[in-house]
Amino acid sequence: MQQDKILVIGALGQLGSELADALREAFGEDNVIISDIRRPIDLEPHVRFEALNVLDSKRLAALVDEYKITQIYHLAAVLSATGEQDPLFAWQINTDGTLNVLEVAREKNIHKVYFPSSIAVFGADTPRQNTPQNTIMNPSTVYGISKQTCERWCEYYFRKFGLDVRSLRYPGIISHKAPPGGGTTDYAVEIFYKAVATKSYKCFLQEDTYLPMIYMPDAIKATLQLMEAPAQNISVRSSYNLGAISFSPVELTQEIQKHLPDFKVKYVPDFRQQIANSWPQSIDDSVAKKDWAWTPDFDLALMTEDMLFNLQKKVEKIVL
Ligand code: AKB
Repeated sequence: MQQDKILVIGALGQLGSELADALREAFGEDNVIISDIRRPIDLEPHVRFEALNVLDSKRLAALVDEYKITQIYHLAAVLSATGEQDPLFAWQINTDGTLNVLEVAREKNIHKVYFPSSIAVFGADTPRQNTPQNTIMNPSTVYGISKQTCERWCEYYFRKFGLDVRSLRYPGIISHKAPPGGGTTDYAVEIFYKAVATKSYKCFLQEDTYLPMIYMPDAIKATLQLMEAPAQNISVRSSYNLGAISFSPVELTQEIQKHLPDFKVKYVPDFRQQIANSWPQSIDDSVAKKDWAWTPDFDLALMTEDMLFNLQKKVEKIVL
């Protein structure tokens, strides 16, 4: 059997940096090539890196040929909050970039493509509790509109060309290795850094804003599980709803205060409040559960304990 060779695009972001580690572990260091528009500050000797702007489809095709790539994980995107600052740029990166990947994958007979979608594909008309897999969407951010469009393209490439594209609608991802890159759910990461470093945080969402979230180890587990599932089990070729935890800023604050009782939070909502108000509060992921046996491992308490433990270790390293 041919050894899979994997290209991760947008690999230096929050998800990419941890997913690339997991892929190296699963497929071997020589079989994972990471790429990003920016160069890594420190490149570890075992990491194979190539600079790539996802809008440059010639370079993408050349990398696929050079490394005999069989799978592409396309993670490059402009997120919801940053996207609103320059909507046309966000549309170009998110939509043209994804079409470049799908087209190169079709031309080069790539075996599998992974595309990350988001809860941002839903909008103010969507039922917000236990949001179903198939429902009214009407996203209002350029990020959500571009992710919804790309979901349609993914399904199109599967039906029209038989390209094996798989996708998840991620909730907010919480992690302690690389920072998130300009999303509405970023507060749920920032709050941990501030809790450990300064014991106070100014939250840009109201205290009662429920949003769906997932801890990074679960996000990685779901991604690998979906990509390893037999093709005949994959009934959704747009993007799967993915659920894990749902909480509000005040609930997260209270959970952190169980470990750090002096921690204080002020709630000062900004433009991101309106985005959060248009998104689901919790997700129905029963189709993912049925098709490829999805179950998360981390609840709010476990995630909080693990985040604080790891961030405290990081701070101690800096201080020593
Ligand atoms: C964002 O907030 O933009 C992202 C997402 C939910 O896709 N974290």
